[in-house]
Amino acid sequence: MKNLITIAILLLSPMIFAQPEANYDESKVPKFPLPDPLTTFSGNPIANKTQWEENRRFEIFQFFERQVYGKVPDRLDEYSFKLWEESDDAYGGKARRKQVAISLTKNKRTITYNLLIYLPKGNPKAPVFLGYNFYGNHTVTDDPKVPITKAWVSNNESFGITDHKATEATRGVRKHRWAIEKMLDNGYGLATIHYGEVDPDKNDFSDGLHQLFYKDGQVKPKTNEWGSIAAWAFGLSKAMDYLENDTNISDVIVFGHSRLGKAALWAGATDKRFAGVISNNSGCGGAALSKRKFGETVARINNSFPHWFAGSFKKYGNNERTLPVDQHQLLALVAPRPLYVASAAEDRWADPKGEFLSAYHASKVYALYGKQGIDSPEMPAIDQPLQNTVAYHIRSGKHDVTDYDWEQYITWAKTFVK
Ligand code: GTR
Repeated sequence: MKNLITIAILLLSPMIFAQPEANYDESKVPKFPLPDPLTTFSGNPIANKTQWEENRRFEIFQFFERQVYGKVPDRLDEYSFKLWEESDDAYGGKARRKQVAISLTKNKRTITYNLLIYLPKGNPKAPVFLGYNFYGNHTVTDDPKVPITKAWVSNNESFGITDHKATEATRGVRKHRWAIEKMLDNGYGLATIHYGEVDPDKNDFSDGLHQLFYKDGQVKPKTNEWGSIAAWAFGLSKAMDYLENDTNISDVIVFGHSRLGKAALWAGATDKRFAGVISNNSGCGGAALSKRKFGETVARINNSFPHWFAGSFKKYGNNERTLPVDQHQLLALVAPRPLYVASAAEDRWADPKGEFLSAYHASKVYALYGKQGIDSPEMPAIDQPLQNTVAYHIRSGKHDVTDYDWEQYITWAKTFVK
């Protein structure tokens, strides 16, 4: 009998434990009620922005903080900024460059990360886009004055990175994702940070920001404490502490692509100083609705990237039904500040329709402030941006950041981010 049970378990286990194929069929999207941003968890309606801010926003925020991204465990003991390089000869004399080291200290442990800033010289107080890069500040530009990051980078064969170390050969390899000259020509600056300097993107909590906060003997955050996305968001907030005091900078619009788009959204939700928020192809755990289970799902993302979210988020894998929130409510936490959600047509893994609907359903919170969001649940056509305080586009092409995306962000920022 015992043997028979063992055999049965062995035979059934691939069915029990295997990940189901990702669903790309709209007719197979489960029917689900979407939690209403304007009805509290206990069922009370929210009629105005005061009620939203005093009751509903807080309970939604707390849910995301404890059950999705995880809480920051404590305050830092100290932090400091050091402007270690500055010049006004970048981009052929068009731009001022600043490089700032940000140091964060807790329990006598310190991490330091670098903020690279380009500002248009013609604009004495310029708005900037702040966003993480994946492979080092030196990859967003050919500028030889930007040092090669010494921090962990993801291995990438096409960049020749095999031991998690960036080399001179990777200078400028990602410049196509950052339309720096376009920003400068339009009076905008860029501030960027290598995300690996804040928290290396791997499932081990021994390095980066998390370990600063450990008590003796602790090796990872508690179940409802921060994963990497919340750590990256925290790093953006600390960068904001510097940026808001730089007299050459006005508004800061936080931007992120993909996993770093998830971080940008959470940064926008946690820190109201960000004047605008841009999610580029952020997908599951970012702008896309989890309950649609289209493309990447909660179970898959927690399985592939167990360190991104709080441990408490794991219980919602294949159990989205029981989630009392969905990602449109994360977007609503940004209200009334301008929000841009962008998808790419071939990026089905990130569920463009789920990203769009999320922006649409967040819009009723913007309406409480008299701000125009996305009015219709009909998706706009490919390459036909819809720009209001809440904006959306679906670009033709792949999961990426292109000049087209930046052209839309700049146009929108000029009108809606003041
Ligand atoms: C994928 C992941 C996505 C997205 C992407 C990225 O592997 O499944 O959620 O974050 O990586 O960051 O490029």
